[in-house]
Amino acid sequence: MAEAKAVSVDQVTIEAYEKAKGDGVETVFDRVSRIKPCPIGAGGACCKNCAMGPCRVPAPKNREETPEEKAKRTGVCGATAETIAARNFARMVAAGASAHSDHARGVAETFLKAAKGELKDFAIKDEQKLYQLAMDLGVEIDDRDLKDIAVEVGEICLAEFGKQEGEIIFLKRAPLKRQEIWRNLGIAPRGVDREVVEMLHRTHIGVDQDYENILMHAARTSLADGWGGSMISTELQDVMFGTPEPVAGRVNLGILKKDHVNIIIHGHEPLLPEMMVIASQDPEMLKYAESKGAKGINLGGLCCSANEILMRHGIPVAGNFLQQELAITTGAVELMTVDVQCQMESLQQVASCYHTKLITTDRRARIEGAQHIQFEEERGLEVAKEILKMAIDNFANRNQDRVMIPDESKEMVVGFSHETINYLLGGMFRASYRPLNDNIINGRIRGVAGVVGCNNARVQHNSNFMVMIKELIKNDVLVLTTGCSAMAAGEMGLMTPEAALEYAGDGLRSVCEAVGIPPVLHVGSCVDNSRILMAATAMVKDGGLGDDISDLPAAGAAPEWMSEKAISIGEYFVASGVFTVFGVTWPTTNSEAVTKYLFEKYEDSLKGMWAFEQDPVKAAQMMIAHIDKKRKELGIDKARERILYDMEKRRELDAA
Ligand code: SF4
Ligand code: MSK
Repeated sequence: MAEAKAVSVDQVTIEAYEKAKGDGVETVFDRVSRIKPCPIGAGGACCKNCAMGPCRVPAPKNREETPEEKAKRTGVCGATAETIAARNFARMVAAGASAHSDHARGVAETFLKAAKGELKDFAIKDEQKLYQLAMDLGVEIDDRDLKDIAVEVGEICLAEFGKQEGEIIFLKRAPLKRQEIWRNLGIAPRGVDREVVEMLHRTHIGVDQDYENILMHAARTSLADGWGGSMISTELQDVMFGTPEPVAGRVNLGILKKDHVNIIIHGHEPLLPEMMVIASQDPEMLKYAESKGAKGINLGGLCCSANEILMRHGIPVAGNFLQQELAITTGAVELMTVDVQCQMESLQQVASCYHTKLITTDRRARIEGAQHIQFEEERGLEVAKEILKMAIDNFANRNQDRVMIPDESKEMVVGFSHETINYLLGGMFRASYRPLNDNIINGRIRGVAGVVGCNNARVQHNSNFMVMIKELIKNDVLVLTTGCSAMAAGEMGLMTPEAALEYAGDGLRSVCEAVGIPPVLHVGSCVDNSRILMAATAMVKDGGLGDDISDLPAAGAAPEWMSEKAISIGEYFVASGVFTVFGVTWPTTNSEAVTKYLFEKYEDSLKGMWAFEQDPVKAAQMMIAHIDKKRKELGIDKARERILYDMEKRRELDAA
């Protein structure tokens, strides 16, 4: 078993891991040390796309290779290291885009049924956003019934997945120059499913064997995610459940309550979680919990399900990806629901060591040994109550002697949707990003960074996030964050307005103080990275910072990534013009040419590019250097120099 201090920078996680160890329960932190990553697969050199393989293409020599040596570095079919690495990378993009988009399809189907009035438990909550969305989709509004508008919006969104021709409609939201870049390169995606299917086809044996061609289609596929599936998901979820507004929340395992029925909602789709929130506030349910000896019902989230109900309802977050097993090993969780994505198969094994019931709720994601209760939106609240009742009934089975809930959880202010940022900066009547742009131009804010993505057991939990985010805000870079990264920032206490006083540079601090925002803004779940695309677009449209996303003093990062979804997100950031740095490991290192193409040549065409850096300080500095380069190109580097010299410093200079 691992040394407790080595597993995390978060004291709560360390304590919880010690408890798990004491109970003799194996977790991800133990498994990671007994499984070494395969170096051939890690660099993208292993192909198993047909039954003549798997073929492992050795890493290139550290010198100029002879043609004979080079020829030997192919698979049985002749595929080169370049083709193999590009295919593997592209398939990661396709899988990640599929995950976001299949989530989005489910949301669109539910939305359409709700719009038609077929679901008693789902409705349109944010009418204003529906109208805005309808206008963006070209739906006539006039004096039409809200219901008719919603049905048409739902039908259009659902059709985006299977569309065969034309372009994904939300591409039109991007800056005009960006749209032109995509069209000129022939990578404007047609339909979400079409690009993913084509990606899988191209990477089948004997199809696309030109790594540049493969990687361009990877860009197209990722755009179908960011400006397609993910964006559809964010928009429709907001219309159905409400657009997030600033709300206070708490994060970390300390949110569990000793005298309450504790239920953890884990996964990604917000449909069941929304119903669970309503059910948990039902007086009858609360009474039932009391009748079983509990003081109440305590919902807590994990992974992106957590982000969804935190952003909209302030429901506390139990933790991020690497904390999922530890929530159960506290011994205080009656029940955990999982739907899709990022839920470890080991959860059932861990749950079986305690009284916890693990419930799978989605037909696409079952876990052997777990109980399955299918979530059906037609009887959404009923299913939620059924699950809740199971949890309450299980309270009596909790062994309080085996319970150890860490004391601590951190406060945070969250809910920074694109609309909220707009409103907070500009006010209700002149909502705009103009004040943000002005503060970037005058140098108080040096630039903006999107720090997103998962935890990865190959690095100390939350450590890269903590170091990178602190380095960025110290250097006056405003951080927007989503997914597990957002929870990490919350656990580090970086998501309160007061955090700006302690950690931000002078310029960023002054803006945070004036507006009353934290230096790190929680923007939402993984699919809500689309909000960052919208924020970047709004910055371009408000003027003064160039005419494309690639002109902005901005950068992206995922310093602890692990999922294919993270690769898809990174790829659509890059394909939208953003410099994006990943940590931990890089999946194409076996091919220098492919890596170079992603890191350098993409910039020639897409104006955005990837980078890889394991050291989070160096990675942050690379982002800052890129931001400074963009400031210089915009001619606003001088403004920043000015604010660096306050009166005292000027006097010192004059005296010198
Ligand atoms: Fe080997 Fe080619 Fe088959 Fe891949 S597609 S497993 S490289 S023979
Ligand atoms: S949950 S994809 S571990 S961010 Fe969205 Fe976290 Fe990564 Fe899953």
